[in-house]
Amino acid sequence: MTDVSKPLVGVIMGSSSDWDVMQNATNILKQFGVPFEAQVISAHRMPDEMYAYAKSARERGLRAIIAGAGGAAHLPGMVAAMTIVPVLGVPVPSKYLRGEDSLLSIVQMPKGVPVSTFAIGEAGAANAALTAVAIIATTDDALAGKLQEFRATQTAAAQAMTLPVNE
Ligand code: RP5
Repeated sequence: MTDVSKPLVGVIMGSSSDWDVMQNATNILKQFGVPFEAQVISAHRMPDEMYAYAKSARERGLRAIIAGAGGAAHLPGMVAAMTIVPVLGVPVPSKYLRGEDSLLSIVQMPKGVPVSTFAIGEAGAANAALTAVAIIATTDDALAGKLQEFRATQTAAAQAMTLPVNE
């Protein structure tokens, strides 16, 4: 059973401007009842806080860190460099390059320090959270049941879909 008294997932992002996207992650964690914390930690504006966060993540009990950033998005990689807690990187859409810069910054980690990288934007944030749920569900049968139910609901919705051509 999951201990709800302390966060199991850390959701961090480079700026409050990332929140519109990153709330798609926290919404999923809320839906599954997974305790989380969410805060702004900027790699280039708050390097000391980033260091302290990553270094303390494991001893504080975090099982996954979802890190969102846009542009030259070094936050997920830098955090991954300082902890063995799995880091799930979310590329946030950027103003000029629509997040392709964020995606490439996050996904191209050199061999040895992985960042699990998700789709640009809302889908990526939601899927990162679903992956965090899946990680925790490996040792939490009740949560695994909820995840299976979530998938079954999606399957039923797809099976019930109709097309105008057949009506
Ligand atoms: C990155 O710079 C943040 O993750 C954000 O996506 C981007 C822009 O930040 P703001 O200028 O909006 O604060 O560090």
